Amino acid sequence: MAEDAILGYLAAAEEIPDSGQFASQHGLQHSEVVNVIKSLHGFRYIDAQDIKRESWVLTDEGKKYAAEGSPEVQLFLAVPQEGSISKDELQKKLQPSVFKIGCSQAGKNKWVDMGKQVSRKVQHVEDKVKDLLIRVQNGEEIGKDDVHSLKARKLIVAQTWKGYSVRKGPNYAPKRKKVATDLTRENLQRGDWKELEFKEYNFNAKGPPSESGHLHPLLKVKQQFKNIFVQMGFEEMPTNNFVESSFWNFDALFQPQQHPARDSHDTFFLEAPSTTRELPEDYVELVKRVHESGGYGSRGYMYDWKREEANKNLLRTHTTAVSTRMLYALAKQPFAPKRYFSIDRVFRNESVDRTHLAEFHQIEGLVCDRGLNLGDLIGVLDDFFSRLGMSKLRFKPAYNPYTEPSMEIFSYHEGLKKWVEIGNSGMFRPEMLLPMGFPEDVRVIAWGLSLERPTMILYGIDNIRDLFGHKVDLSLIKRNPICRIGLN
Ligand code: FB9
Repeated sequence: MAEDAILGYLAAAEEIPDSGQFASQHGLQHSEVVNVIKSLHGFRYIDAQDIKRESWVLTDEGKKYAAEGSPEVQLFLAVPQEGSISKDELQKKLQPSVFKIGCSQAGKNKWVDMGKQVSRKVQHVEDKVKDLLIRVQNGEEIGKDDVHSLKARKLIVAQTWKGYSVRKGPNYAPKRKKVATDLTRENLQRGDWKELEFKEYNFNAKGPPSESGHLHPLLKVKQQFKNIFVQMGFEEMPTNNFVESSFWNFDALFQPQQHPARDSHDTFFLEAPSTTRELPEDYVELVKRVHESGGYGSRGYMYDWKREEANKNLLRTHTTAVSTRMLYALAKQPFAPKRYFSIDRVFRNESVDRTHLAEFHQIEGLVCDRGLNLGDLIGVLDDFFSRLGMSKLRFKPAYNPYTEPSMEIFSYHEGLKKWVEIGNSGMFRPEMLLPMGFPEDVRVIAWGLSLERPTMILYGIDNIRDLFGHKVDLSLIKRNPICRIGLN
C-alpha cells in the first residue's frame, strides 16, 4: 500500500520532498509511511534523508480554551452588561481554575473592575487567545509574541516533527523484487533459482540472543584470583563451613577472649547449635596455656582462659579460621613448605553502608616455610598484586591479634588517581604456630583482602547493594563484561 505509493510516485518524480505531506496527500498514516521508508532505505530501493520541523501543539489546558473560550472571556461574559455582580456570585458561575485565571487576565486586560462587586469596564471583547489556539491547532503560523504569551501561559508546547525526504536508491525499482533468503529444494527442482535474486548476507546482523546462564561478576573475579593463586603454586583450602567454633576462629589465632571482636556486636554467635561438639584436647590445653601464661618466649595475656568461651559456635568472621585448621593439620605432618589460599564468605555484625554488608568474600593467601621474613611477605605481595595490575605498593604498619608485624597494603590506582587500601597482611605469631607443633624456624606469612572491593572497582559499581544481595538487578548479571583483571 504505502510501499507501492512511494515506489510508484518516484517512478515519475525526482523526489518526495516531505514524507508528512506525502502521507496526508495519499491518505496514509505518516507512521506507516515512515516504517516503509526505513525498510526500503534498508534495501537501498530508496535514499531517505531526515527532515525535522519544529511545530507548536496545544496543551490539554490549551485544547480546553480552544474549545470553551479563554478563561478571561468566560469570566467577562459571566459579568452582567449593566450593573455588577458580587465576586462570590461570579465565582459560583465558573470553574475554579477558569475563575482564578479569568480574574487575573481580565483584570490585566482592564476588561472588568475587580472589587467586592465586579462590573464590566468595556462593552465588547475579542477572544484573541481562543482564535490563536485554534490557528495553532490547524497548524497555521502565528506571530512570535503570540507564541511567547501562549507558551508563557502553558497553553502550547514545542513539538519536533520528524520526517524524511526520499529519492531513488541504487536498487530502485517501481516494485520491490521478492529477494530470496533461502535456496530451497523446490527452487532447485523448479530450476527457478536462476531468476531469483538472493538477499545480501548481512554479516553484521546480530544472532538471536542466546538465553544462557550468566556468571555473577563476583564469580568471574573470583575465578581470576583463583587462576593467579594456582599460577603462583598455591593450593585452595576447603572453606565449606560457614559455622565455626570460637576456638578455631579466635583462640587458636591467639586472639584473647576479651577482644572486642569477640562480642556479639561484631560477631554472629549461634543459638543452635550454640557450642562446638569436639576440639583436639591436647592442642586446646596448649592454646589455653599460651593465652594464660605464654611460653615460647611470650608472656601470654595473663587472664583466665575459659573453655566454654572457646566452645561457642559462630559464623566465621574471617577465612583465617580455615587457615588455622589447615596449619594445625600441616603441623601434624613432617614439615614441608606449603602455599595455601582461600576465597569464601565471612560474616561480621557490622553497620551496613555503601561498601559494607554483614557478609563479604575474603581472599586470603599464606606461605608456610622455614626462615621466612617480612621481606618474603613484601615479595610475595609484590608478585601477587602485580599479576592484578597493581604494581606500585606501599605498606603501612598495622595491628592484628594474630600477626606481628602486620601491614596494611596500599596501591596507587591509575583509574581512581589515588592510593587505595587493597588489603592487610602479617606474620602469624609464634604464640599461634608453636602450640600447633611447628618447628622453631617455621614462619607463616599471610595476607587478606575482599573480593567485593576489586569487583566494584572493576565493574564501576559504587554501591555494594547493586552487586550483592536481593536488590541486584539481574540485567547487570546478564550484561556485565568479562573480567579483565590483570589482563590489561
Ligand atoms: O579488599 C580491600 N581493598 C581492595 C582490594 C582490591 C582492590 O582492587 C582494585 C582493583 C583495584 C581494591 C580495594 N580491603 C580489604 C581494603 C578496604 O576495602 C577495607 O576498608 C575493607 N576490608 C575488609 C574488611 O573490612 C572490615 C577489605 C576486607 C579485608 C580486610 C582485611 C583482610 C581481609 C579482608 C585480612 C587479612 C589478613 C591479615 C593477615 C593475615 C591474614 C589475613
